[in-house]
Amino acid sequence: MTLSPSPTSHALSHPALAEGDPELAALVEAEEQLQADTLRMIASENYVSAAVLEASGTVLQNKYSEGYPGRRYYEGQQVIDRVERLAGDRAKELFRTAHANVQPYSGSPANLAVYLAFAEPGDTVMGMSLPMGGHLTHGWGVSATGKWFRGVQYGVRRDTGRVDLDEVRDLALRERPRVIFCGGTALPRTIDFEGFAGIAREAGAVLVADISHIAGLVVGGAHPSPVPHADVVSTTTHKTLRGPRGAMLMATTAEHGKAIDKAVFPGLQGGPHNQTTAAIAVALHEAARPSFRDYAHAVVANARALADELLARGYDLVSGGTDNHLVLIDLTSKDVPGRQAAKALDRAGIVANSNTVPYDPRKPFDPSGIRLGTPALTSRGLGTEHMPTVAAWIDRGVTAARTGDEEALEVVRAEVAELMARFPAPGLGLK
Ligand code: DSN
Repeated sequence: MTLSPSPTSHALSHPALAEGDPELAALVEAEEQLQADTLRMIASENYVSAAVLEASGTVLQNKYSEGYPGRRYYEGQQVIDRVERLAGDRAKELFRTAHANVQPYSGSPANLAVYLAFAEPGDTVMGMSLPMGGHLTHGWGVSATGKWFRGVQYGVRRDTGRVDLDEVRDLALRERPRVIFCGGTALPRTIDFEGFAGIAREAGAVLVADISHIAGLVVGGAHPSPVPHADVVSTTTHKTLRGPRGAMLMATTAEHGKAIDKAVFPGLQGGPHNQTTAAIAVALHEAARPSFRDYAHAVVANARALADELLARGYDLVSGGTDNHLVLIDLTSKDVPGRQAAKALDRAGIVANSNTVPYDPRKPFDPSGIRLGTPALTSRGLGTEHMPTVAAWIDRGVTAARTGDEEALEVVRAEVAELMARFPAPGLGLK
């Protein structure tokens, strides 16, 4: 499913902004141009449709709605209640869950609400270690979740680069966490939700599947679903799901759903961002279309093709490849640090991020790897036939990063812009 670009020019798309605040309008236009001209490969980013963009810029944002549909603290909710119910019902139907809360402001607040619902300060919680591919909010030390709870962390095996469920089980049975998180931000392999659920049951823990990165793949049938295995499903809405910046918490039982609702409001948040709720509803509507299944499978096909091309060029991929939307390259053998490579690629018009690799000897701010994702470039319509070109650009960019060849980066940048001009960016008001 390729999204159609908005046909209007920038000035026509944002006339009031251009008139009222030309300085800010110019910045928006510059960002639109950047998103149009570059090959965006940050695995957690995407392009939303013009419909999602419109919904997130509506007057719904003028309304305060503390509470839940039918149980609000302020009046005037005749329309807002319907919007939130629509989003929640669409989430339940798409993910096949008993309960959905569409109010979390983003992924980190959503995960904080999970702790509030199912753990007490000081309790043991378990998640994947951040440098191994987890997330800050899965109990990592510098996060509130690692300061207010006792975080124990699992990783991947050094020899396979994959999670070993026997090791996870041993740790869980030894530490007896209240909550176990599975999922993360740099996991190129399929998550065994059923295996995690068995461990959580044995350990007496609540299993939370954080599917933020793969939610779009799950609903598109390109990754197994955490439902019915996980007790709670947490997801952001703006990654592979291709919605606005927001999050949802879903539960497989009404009892867990009730605990989550109480934790989100009044436990953690005030009024929901209704314009975001509306845009989530639109994104879920789009994700329910048959064409979204094609999109999800194309994302994975592109990532696999890219991985094969990079392997053929001698790149060292964590776990040896990918099952999903991302590829994690360990650049140690290429003799260039991740940050230096990511910055050089950025100058070449390929936007990615440096990333730790498992057992990384370097520091997180200057790690050994780069993470590359295919969700955004697939939204623009690039297919597997383009991946040899993309891999060659990355190879030229990494080589230039090592040799300091700025001219080579300029050449790649021009080639990238030329290709991207043939694949208009969804939702942008550019000509
Ligand atoms: N920042 C997100 C990512 O890039 O994966 C996770 O929160």
